[in-house]
Amino acid sequence: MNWMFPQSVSTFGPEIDRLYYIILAITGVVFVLTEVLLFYFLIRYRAREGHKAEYNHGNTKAEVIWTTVPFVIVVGLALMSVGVWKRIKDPSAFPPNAYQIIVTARQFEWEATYPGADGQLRTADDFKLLNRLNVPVNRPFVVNLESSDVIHSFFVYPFRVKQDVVPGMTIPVWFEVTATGEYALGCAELCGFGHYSMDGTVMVQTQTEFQAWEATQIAARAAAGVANLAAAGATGAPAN
Ligand SMILES: [Cu+2]
Repeated sequence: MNWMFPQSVSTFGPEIDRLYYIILAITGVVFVLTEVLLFYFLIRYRAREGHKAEYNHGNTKAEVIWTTVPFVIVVGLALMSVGVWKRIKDPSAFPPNAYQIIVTARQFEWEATYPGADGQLRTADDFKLLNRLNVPVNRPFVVNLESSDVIHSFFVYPFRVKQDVVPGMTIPVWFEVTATGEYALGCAELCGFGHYSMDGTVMVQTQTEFQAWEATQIAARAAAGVANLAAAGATGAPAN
């Protein structure tokens, strides 16, 4: 049985895991210490024949210590994590030249929008995928998260990425994956009856494979566009 986290496959994964294990070690030590003390006091000061209870009004020195020590630990953890937090969550610190897509969450599916031939999102040649993301390996990748109904949460644990998706907002989240393969995308926010079924697959491909896949999608889209134009020509309706 493996008690550790499953291997991470994103550039900032090891930093997240490191912070997690530091916090786990500190809280683990505190947990064991307090439990040992609890049982020690339970036994040491149990009710016994001929022993009278003693009352006291506390110990200022002990209180100052057990307030100061956690304060210092918590401030230390905050200082240790603020850099990682900024690097991961602050859009102004995102790596430049990232590949950008939009992911729209809705009850109960993920719709990914890719920029298409012009490389620009929210234009006519965008193409869409359902419950599936294609991602090139070793390249910064930004997912702009939007929701068309309730709050969802975009969760890919091997990337150590979890971000709430809030209606009315576009929340960018980035990652750079370091290993090809298929990874599970889940919704980590209870979002309704079908929440359990709101999952997808992230296909991480080599850059060559990704470009070939992208070209195929663009070509398919172009072919469909030509078919639409032909149909529109026949009926006189505007092409869409
Ligand atoms: Cu959801």
